[in-house]
Amino acid sequence: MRIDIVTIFPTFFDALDLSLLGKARSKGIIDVGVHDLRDSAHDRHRTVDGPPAGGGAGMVMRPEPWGESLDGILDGADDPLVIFPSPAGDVFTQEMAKELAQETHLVFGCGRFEGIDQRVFDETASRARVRLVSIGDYVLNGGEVAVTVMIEAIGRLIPGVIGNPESLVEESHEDGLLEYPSYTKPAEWRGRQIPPVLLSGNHGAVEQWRHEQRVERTRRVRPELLEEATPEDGETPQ
Ligand code: 6GU
Repeated sequence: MRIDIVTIFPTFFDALDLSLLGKARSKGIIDVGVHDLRDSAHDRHRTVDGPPAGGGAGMVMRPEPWGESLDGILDGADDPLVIFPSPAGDVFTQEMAKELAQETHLVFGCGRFEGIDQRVFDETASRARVRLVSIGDYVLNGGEVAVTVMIEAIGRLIPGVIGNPESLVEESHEDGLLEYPSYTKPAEWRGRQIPPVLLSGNHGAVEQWRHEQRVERTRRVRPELLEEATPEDGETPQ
């Protein structure tokens, strides 16, 4: 997968060199290009923002640097999907991460200040698929952290990024339930035991216990998820 990111803070994305995603990049599974929006701003101060037309607080990102930067990425690109992180967008979920992991070319445009001139969205939508995506109901100062979150969630679903694909199966949100609690050695620690069933060697009993734990934890912490869980998850919606 090819990923391009446009930002005024390119060093934010140094984090993508780390850990599993960094390995995936060095293996060539994920090819990331980070573009400094200011490289496409050509006045003496490399200005990327201006006061809002019609008045009001804050600053809005000017369209020209965005146009030039996105042209450089989109010209000749093969079916890219452009994502603008925005608190006004569709909410990012595991479901959306799975969808986006099927794409061949994602382009992320990180807004700062009070947002980007609307004409950038309209113009980009005339030449590529465009989505606005929010990572949740709270306010961030800009899209960089949101894009890091999305790339981590999407990247780990790309074949070859995670060594053992089985570890993708029984995770929180993967099938609408939260994950079960995990234990490792020692069997007793500060007077606390590992639940005996996990040491019983009875795989069926272990599976059943883990499933019950997932349902119980989901009921306690995120009951609304049980409404959405599929019947195979053991809970028929009432
Ligand atoms: Cl994607 N961007 C910004 N700036 N704030 C957010 C967000 C995104 N998602 C939630 N809050």
